[in-house]
Amino acid sequence: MLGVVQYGSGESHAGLGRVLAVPVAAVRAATLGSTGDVCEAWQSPRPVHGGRDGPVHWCADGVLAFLAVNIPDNGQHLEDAARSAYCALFSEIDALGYPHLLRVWNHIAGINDASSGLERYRQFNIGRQQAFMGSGRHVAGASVPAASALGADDGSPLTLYALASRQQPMAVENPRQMSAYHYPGDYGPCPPIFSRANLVDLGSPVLFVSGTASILGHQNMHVGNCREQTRETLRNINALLEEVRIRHGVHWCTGDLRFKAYLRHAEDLPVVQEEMERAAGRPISCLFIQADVCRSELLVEIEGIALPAD
Ligand code: 3EB
Repeated sequence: MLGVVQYGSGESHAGLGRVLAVPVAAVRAATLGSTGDVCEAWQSPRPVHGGRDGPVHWCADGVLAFLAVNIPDNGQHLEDAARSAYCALFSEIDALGYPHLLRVWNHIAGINDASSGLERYRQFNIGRQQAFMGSGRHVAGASVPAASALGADDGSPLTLYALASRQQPMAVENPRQMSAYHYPGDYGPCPPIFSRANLVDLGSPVLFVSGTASILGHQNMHVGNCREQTRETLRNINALLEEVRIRHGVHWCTGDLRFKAYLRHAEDLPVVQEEMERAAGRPISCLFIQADVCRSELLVEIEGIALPAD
């Protein structure tokens, strides 16, 4: 086992980490369509070793490292917490010899709340960008990681978990969407640093599709309409898979992905599920989570992982 992501109230999280002796990312957000806490397990076919270093709990198997980072969030400006989290992440993966940040999941309490006149997600983006620059990393282009950015229940620390690799991945952008790292200033003083997807050879090709939403160019589409937002999101994912096929010669269909979908409102579950199954043309593999999405106009964000076809 490389690591565990545990969704739920947070009450049982510390205990699970002690018992399993692997990193546990405690995401304080409820799953939908299931009761009690739900765990996502990252299993490895190889022997693993791990440790803890300040806010970073890690485990690695010679190919991938899984890292969980927790930074206290006192509700003040998030810039410092975000910078600390990413600086700790970068120095850890460099020290461990897994220098390529493949995929990051970010959970932020009160993500759409403002303090000091700035939305907390936008504060987060400032600190994240500072950490990329301060660690000598590119803030655009093929080495930018795939990511998702979501809310977390009130009182949650800043919770990140990530995968890093020895093998160099290749970021993929979406022709229907402006690269997020080029978003104009309308969305905050610093753009979000993430790619639309990251393709890596882990013996066979694996694709990490970033959190994807109802954004065309840089603009929110279908504000207030969850069904249409889901359809737009799925068109974006489809276009991204087409881009992967054209540029890299690896072909996955929407239905091949293992999804996670984040819903701002629990009552939208049937609509999102129906549209996803319609797009896939078959029953889908999806974990549904109730969480706020990083732009207040967005009702749904969908991410996925494509593994080798078997
Ligand atoms: C978007 O396309 C929607 O800030 O890391 C999706 C995935 C989004 C990752 C991030 C934000 C992030 O801009 C939001």
